[in-house]
Amino acid sequence: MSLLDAEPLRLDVSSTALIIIDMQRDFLEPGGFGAMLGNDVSLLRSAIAPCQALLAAARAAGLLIIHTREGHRPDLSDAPPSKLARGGGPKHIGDPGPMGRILIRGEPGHGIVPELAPAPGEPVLDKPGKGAFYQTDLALILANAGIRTLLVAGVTTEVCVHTTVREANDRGYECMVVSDAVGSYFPEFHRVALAMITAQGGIFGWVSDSARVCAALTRAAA
Ligand code: C5J
Repeated sequence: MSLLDAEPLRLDVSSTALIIIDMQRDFLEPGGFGAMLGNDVSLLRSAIAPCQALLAAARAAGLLIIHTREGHRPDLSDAPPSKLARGGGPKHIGDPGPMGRILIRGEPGHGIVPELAPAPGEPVLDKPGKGAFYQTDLALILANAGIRTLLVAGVTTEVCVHTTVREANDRGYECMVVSDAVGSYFPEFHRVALAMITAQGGIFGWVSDSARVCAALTRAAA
């Protein structure tokens, strides 16, 4: 059933995947990329528990689960100069910090927070951009698995979550963003970003919450 008929939400587990965007220490813990940009990283931590609930329900339902990490090669050859120059503060991508070099693959800060550690067999995609489709094999993985619907969680609501949902929408996927399992350093951006998705009859997706999505997954798996 289409996500347009989302009352109660029904999901086809065989064609639905959960994608958890960038729940990395670099965004959620002090000393990483988020903090380097001047943000209060504690604001993102409310998304951890709903993501844990989603992960448990999705695993029980047998969904394809994909984790993403934003970050760059140690030599920064995959980072556009425009991205490296931004930020305004004294530290930049690639500089040393308390969790290793900021936003660099293989460094401690680049890892996913331990509460949401990927299980063996769950694909982890390294992405150099904000969108999860850009310069990754996400489209190939989804096509090979017959996925048409994405449940989307992670951070940040208005940047990497939004970019990924917009990319997915243009590729024909139905996207359901899980409102309490996404998070932003800016509560107002979070609220407006969610409103933008569903405006005009679902202009590029849908929004639900983790309780309803977990209930739908439990029903679908029964
Ligand atoms: C940002 C992200 N905000 N994962 N990245 O730079 O949203």
